[in-house]
Amino acid sequence: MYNIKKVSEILDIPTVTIRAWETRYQVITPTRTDGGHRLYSNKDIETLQWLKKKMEQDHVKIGEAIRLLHETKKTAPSIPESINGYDGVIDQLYQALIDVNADQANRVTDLAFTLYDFEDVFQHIFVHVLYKVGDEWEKGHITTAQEHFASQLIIQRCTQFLRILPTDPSLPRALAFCPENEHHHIGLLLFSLFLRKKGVDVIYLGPNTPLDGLNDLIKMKEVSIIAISLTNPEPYRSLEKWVKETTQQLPHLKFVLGGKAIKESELFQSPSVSNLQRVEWNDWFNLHVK
Ligand code: B12
Repeated sequence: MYNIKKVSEILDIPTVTIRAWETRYQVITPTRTDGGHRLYSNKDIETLQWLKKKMEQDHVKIGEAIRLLHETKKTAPSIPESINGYDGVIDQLYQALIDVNADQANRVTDLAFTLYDFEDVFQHIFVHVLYKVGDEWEKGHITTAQEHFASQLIIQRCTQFLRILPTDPSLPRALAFCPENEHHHIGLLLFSLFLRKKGVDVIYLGPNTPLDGLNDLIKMKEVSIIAISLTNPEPYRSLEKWVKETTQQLPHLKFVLGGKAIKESELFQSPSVSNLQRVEWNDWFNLHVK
């Protein structure tokens, strides 16, 4: 629970405005301390954040934003009430996906994008929904078809950002791919979106990419960064060999490797090859790209 001063700081909304929205529109219902001071829940904060974003994004006044909030509640009655931080959204999205209900899954995702920054939606919601899907699939609780539906819908929602984010021509260009026989590419997509958000132009080749001929493309498109994702251990040896040869032939390249099958390797002794954990992405970018 948060007091009004804290809520005002978190959301950058004046305390007087928060009180006005509450009394005029009854849009939030803070509880009171024994001394009569207001206490706001996470749900109150999310509602206020939703309204603020709506006003800023759609350039509407508070009255219109409130009307839109009520409309959202009508079309997706269970969503705003039951969202309790990321966990609530994860559960709602997971349920919609295994019900193979694209409309509901898209509605929950739309709402998540209005509540949180899009990178937070990827890292704190999509990744966890996919891990949950994987666990349930492994236990035999859900079918491969349900798993495919879930990953496809999430991929669609991520790729839309690859198209719309602007690029900065002064930054080096990247190439992103998974080697042949590697079909898991959502981790690669997330790293590519991270780069795109920073303004890097990413040539996204995606899953199952043959290594033959890649060097020609790297030269032709003047690529400087290579991002590779590997989950399946089988292509590891051939990938390692290719990275070693390519670092010698094209020493200006910087390689970033990620995914569950990337293991400790002498490759990482080279300063041009990195094996990054999520928390290291920003530091790597500031050191090697900016
Ligand atoms: C979705 C999914 C699929 C989808 C993939 C859809 C797609 N187009 O990507 C499909 C249906 C194709 C699939 C197929 C298979 N799958 Co699958 N799949 C999954 C699932 C459920 C989610 C994977 C995912 O997207 N996770 C979300 C991403 C974001 O997480 P991530 O990959 O870990 O990425 C994070 C980091 O690793 C890192 N990262 C990843 N890549 C990169 C790259 C860079 C450059 C950087 C910096 C960071 C980085 O950043 C990410 C964010 O933190 C997992 C379950 C799980 N627990 O992971 C199983 C899982 C990965 N699959 C598995 C298996 C066994 C298979 C199949 C062999 C099944 C089969 N018998 O057919 C095939 C293999 C196909 C192939 N040859 O590649 C196993 C893998 C076990 C292993 N390591 O060997 C898992 C773990 C399921 C399980 N518990 O058994 N799968």
